[in-house]
Amino acid sequence: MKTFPESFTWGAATASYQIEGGAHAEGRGESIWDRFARQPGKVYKQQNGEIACDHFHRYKEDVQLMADLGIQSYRFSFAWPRLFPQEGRFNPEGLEFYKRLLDELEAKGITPSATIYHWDLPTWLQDKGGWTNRETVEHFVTFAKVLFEEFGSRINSWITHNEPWCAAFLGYGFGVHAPGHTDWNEALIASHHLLLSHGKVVELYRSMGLKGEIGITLNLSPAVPATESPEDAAAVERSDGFANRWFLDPLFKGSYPQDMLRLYENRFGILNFIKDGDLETISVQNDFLGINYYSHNIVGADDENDVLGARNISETVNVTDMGWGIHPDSLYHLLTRIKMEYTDIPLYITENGAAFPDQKVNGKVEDYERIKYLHDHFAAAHRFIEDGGNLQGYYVWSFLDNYEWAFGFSKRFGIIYVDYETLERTPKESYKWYQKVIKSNQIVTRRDGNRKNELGE
Ligand code: GBH
Repeated sequence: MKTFPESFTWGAATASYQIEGGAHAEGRGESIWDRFARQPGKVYKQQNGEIACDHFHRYKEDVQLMADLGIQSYRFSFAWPRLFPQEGRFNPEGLEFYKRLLDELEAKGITPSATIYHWDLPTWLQDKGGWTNRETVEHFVTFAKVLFEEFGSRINSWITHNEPWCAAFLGYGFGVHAPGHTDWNEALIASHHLLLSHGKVVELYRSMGLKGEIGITLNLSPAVPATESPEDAAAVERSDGFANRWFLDPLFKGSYPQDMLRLYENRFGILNFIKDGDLETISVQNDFLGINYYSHNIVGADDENDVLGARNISETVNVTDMGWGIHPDSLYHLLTRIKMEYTDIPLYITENGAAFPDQKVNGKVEDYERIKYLHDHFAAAHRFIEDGGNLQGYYVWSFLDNYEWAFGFSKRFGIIYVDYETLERTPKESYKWYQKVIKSNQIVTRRDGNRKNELGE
C-alpha cells in the first residue's frame, strides 16, 4: 500500500482545441489548428475540432463527471481566438464560456488550473509570423492581462505555456503540428519567443499583485542510449540538449546550454534573436514546474540527421497505441534529475496517461492496460515523494477522449470514453479505478498480473 501526502492534488487535464468545439460560438475567431486541419494530408482523415467533444455545450455534464470522479483540480486551457478573434479586436463575449465553466467548477469545489496557451494561436497572429515574430510576445502579454484581470481572483493556479518544445519544433521544425512549417531556424526562434513570453507574463502576474501560483509546463523526455557505444552516448547528450536542456537551462539557470548554442550556431549562424536581457526575463522565479511525461526516447547516433546527428529508435514491445514505450522508472529518474540539477520548487505532473484502442462492449470499456500504466506511473511518483521529492500533484491526461492533434479522433487517451457519433460519455474502468485511488489517497500494489488485482481490488 502506497499512501500519498494528505495535501496531494489529484486532477485531470484537457486543452481547449481538443475538447471544446463551439468553433463559431460567441464570436470565436479562427485558430491555426482550424486552418491546419483543412490542409489535405496533415491530420488523420482531415478531422478538426469544430465539434470535438462539444464540451462547450456539455461542460455541466463534464464537471459533474469530474465531481463524481473526485478530482480536487481540473486543468484546462483558454482558447486565445475566443478572446481575440481578429487583429485589434477584443471579444468580451469570448469570456462567457469560461465564466460558466468556472461557476460550475466552483459549485462543485473543484480547483481550476488554467493553461494560457495550449497551441491554438489565432490565425491573424500566424499571418504576421506567429511565434517567429517577436511582437507575438507582446500580444501574448495582452491576452494574459485580460485573463488575469478577469479571472485573477478566481483562478489561483496558472500555467503560461503547455510544452513550448512541441509548439516550436513540432509546429515550425517538423511541420507535423500547426502551422506546419519545416524550418529549424524558425523553430529555434519560436522556442525563444515562447520562453520569453513566459517570463514576461510571470512578471506581469507579479506586478498585478495576484496571490496565486504561476509556472510553466514542459514536456520532458529522458534520453537513453540505444547501445553502449560512445557515439550513442554523445547522441544522447545532444538529444537531451534538444528536448530538455534547451528549455530547462534558460528557465532555471538563466542561460542556454553551451553545447547546443555551439551546435545551432554552427548550423544556423549567430542566434541574434536572443537579445540582451531576454535570459533574465526567462529565468524569472516560478512558483512551480509542470511536467508532462509520457515516455523516454531511445537515442542512437545518426549521421543522416544533419542538425542533431541523433535519432529516436522506435519501440515495438510494451508500447501504447501511440507506439510510445512504457517506462515508469524513467518518470522517477526524470523527477530526481530535476530536483538534483535544476530546482526544488514544487513540481506537478501536469499530464501523464496513455492511448489504447478502447472499445465499448456491453456498456463497458475495460481499459486494464491504462489502469496498469497509471498505477505504475503513480508508483514512480510515490517513490520520488518517499525520497523527499517535492511533487505536489498529478493530472491524468486525459479527462475525456479527445482530438489528438495530427491523429484526429483516432487515439483515445481519456479515462472517459466519448462516442463521437452521439457524443455520449462513458466512464471507463480506469475512471472507476482512479476514483478509488483519489478516495483512499493510495494505490494498491498489483500482484501477479491478475486482472482483479490490477484493479486494486
Ligand atoms: C501532450 O503532448 C499534449 O500536451 C497533449 O495536448 C496531447 O494530447 C498529449 O500529450 C498526448 O499526445 O514524437 O516519437 O519523438 C505530448 C507530446 C509526446 C511530444 C512524445 C514528444 C516524443 C515521441 N510529446 N513525443 S516522438
